[in-house]
Amino acid sequence: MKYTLKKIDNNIGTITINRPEVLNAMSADLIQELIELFNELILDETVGVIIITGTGDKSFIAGADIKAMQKMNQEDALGFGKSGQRLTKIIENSSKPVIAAVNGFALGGGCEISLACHIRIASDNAMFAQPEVSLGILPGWGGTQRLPRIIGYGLANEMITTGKMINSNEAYRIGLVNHVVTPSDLLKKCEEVASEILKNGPNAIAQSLKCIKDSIGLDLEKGLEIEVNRFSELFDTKETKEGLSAFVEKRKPNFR
Ligand code: CO8
Repeated sequence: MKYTLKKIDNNIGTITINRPEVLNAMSADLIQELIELFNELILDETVGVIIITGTGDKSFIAGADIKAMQKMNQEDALGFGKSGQRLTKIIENSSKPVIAAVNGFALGGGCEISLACHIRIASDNAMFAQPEVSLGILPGWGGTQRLPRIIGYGLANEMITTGKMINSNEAYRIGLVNHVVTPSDLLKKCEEVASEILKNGPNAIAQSLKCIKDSIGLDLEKGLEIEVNRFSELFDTKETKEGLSAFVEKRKPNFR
């Protein structure tokens, strides 16, 4: 891999984007590498949680590669847009929780990749923005769809139409990130959250994430129906029997 690094430790797979010379801006090749790495880690049975971060402490991802986009025609832009959307859908549909460790700039496509993650944790120097309109383009990797679902329409409308950057405290205040920590504590905090997740049943986690995602846009009745069906299906699994028995037998469950 040319632009990415992968590490697996204690059931946590960490992907680091390593293109510091352009603040980890996303080229087509980098998107392809990330697609391959996510697919690999999602299938890897030793991995229960995935963390994505950027190299250094200045930038998570400074957006799509503007120099590459400058040369694109409409057809190229459609292909580039779709490959970025493919990546964000793989992240969002991952059966393993994906944590964005936002270690600096999360701009444009970088913010959009973080939006596809299940959990966002930021360092206190992180900056978020959807600055696309300042370039005469629009957020094409899910920003117009996922941002309003996470922070609400009013705030998303403002972020997207002004293109203004917000700092990590503001991101925390509006619910865009779950935690803000110092840069040196960022990966430690993400691993701490990952360790809490890893104590639990992997199938129950995967099905919970699927219930949440599959119900977006549905009315409550339909969402509840999905939930109760998935709930009952778990009762045929070894994992559920182990979890319930462990409680009754006053021992820790052995899920992995
Ligand atoms: N693309 C390409 N190169 C970049 C990018 C980028 N997004 N961001 C930074 N770089 C490069 C700079 O050009 C510079 O390279 P060089 O040294 O060769 O001049 C190097 O990284 C370092 O950057 P700066 O010197 O600018 O560093 P500063 O600390 O002064 O500024 C900023 C940091 C504020 C992050 C600044 O670099 C910046 O504003 N970058 C662009 C941010 C941006 O607008 N991002 C959004 C891009 S659009 C997008 O993401 C669309 C997603 C959806 C696509 C849909 C497809 C159709």
